Amino acid sequence: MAQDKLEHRLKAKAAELGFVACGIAHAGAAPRAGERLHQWLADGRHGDMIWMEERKHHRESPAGLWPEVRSVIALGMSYAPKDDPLRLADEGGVGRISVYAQGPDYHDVVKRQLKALGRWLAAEAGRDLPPFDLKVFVDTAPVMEKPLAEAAGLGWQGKHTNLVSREHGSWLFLGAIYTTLDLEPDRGGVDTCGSCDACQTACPTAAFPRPYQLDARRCISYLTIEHAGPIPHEFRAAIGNRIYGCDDCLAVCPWNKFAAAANANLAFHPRAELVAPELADILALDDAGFRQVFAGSPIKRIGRDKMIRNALIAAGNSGDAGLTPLVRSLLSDQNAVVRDAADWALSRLDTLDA
Ligand code: B12
Ligand code: SF4
Ligand code: SF4
Repeated sequence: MAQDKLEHRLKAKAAELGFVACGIAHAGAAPRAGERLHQWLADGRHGDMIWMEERKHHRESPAGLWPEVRSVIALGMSYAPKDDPLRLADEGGVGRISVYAQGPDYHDVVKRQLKALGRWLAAEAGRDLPPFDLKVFVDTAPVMEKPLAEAAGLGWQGKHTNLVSREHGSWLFLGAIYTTLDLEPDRGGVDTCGSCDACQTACPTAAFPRPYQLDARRCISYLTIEHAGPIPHEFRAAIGNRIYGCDDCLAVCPWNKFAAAANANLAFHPRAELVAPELADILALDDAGFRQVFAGSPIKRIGRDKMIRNALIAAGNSGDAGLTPLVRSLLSDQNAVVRDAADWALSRLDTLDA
């Protein structure tokens, strides 16, 4: 009976584990992704994310990483927000943290559930199938999760390059299971962006030179999370009050109106103090304070100095002269990038006074 097929039972189990989307692709189902990755890297669009380049031959295709892989199970877990992420855009005194980072670290949550699904599959399939193997991935491995999710029918890569689902919009964390099992693939996703260009128009730093192509070096997510040095001057004003990541291209996508917060995994419930943190509180953090506030959050990975740098850029954009004493105190910080950002912020706040 169709309902008894392994693929159906797998999807039912994935749903039980909190994945709102689950699809299957043949391991070779995203043939252009590798070629496009190589072009992207050759154009230098990864900036200083050297780790994208280091294992590019592993990343370019599932077989590049694991020659024995036959099928990819692509999974999505919703983190759709309850409130509009853009509502704090004009609140000068607060910092904006992107929705994905306001709760617990998704790497931990998604990995735990992927492993549970993997254990289930091993037990179920092991009964009447030859021995097989599997590996689970979320974000950090050299895996191209978006094109694989598209090939597995979870949705399509929108013009902002993220995966968009008709049912869940783009507030989806992705994960993947590679397996040596031959599973029946789903039909791939179909691009439904049409003539819409809302994400491109909304991008504050014009980070898409063309639709479907992102220049990470211009993206606020890259600039505030991945980039280690001083933030280039040309982007400082456009960053506004974003202190960690950016949600704008996702927030304006019309498909997100179907992304009901009710589908969101409760594990990603935002921590109250990370929804609209006061810049003054962030600017006052030393190393120990930073580790305490951001324990268990993906934000802890960037360390105190990058966070203070970001908060200083936001302070410079805040129009809030009350932040001047705190900004001034950071002119003598032990970190040169922090000192540079403090200098810039102070010059902006001084202009206000004048
Ligand atoms: C590197 C990376 C980044 C970089 C670069 C982003 C990027 N677009 O490449 C930076 C730091 C900027 C970033 C930012 C964000 N990221 Co990120 N990131 C990744 C990571 C680790 C790898 C992505 C990758 O392979 N990039 C390389 C490029 C070449 O691949 P691509 O984006 O798929 O490129 C395709 C298109 O550009 C297209 N293409 C290229 N050229 C051409 C030409 C034509 C003509 C056409 C039609 C198409 C086309 O084909 C390419 C291959 O499919 C993945 C996790 C993973 N392991 O996959 C998470 C991941 C993509 N990020 C994620 C998230 C949530 C974000 C942010 C929303 C976080 C935030 N709020 O700040 C932003 C979104 C910014 C944006 N608009 O993309 C999620 C996305 C989930 C989803 N629903 O899609 C992922 C999948 C992590 C996860 N496991 O959930 N990220
Ligand atoms: S995350 Fe922000 S800066 Fe990056 S592409 Fe989207 S709108 Fe532009
Ligand atoms: S905002 Fe429009 S163009 Fe961008 S991903 Fe969504 S539907 Fe596509």
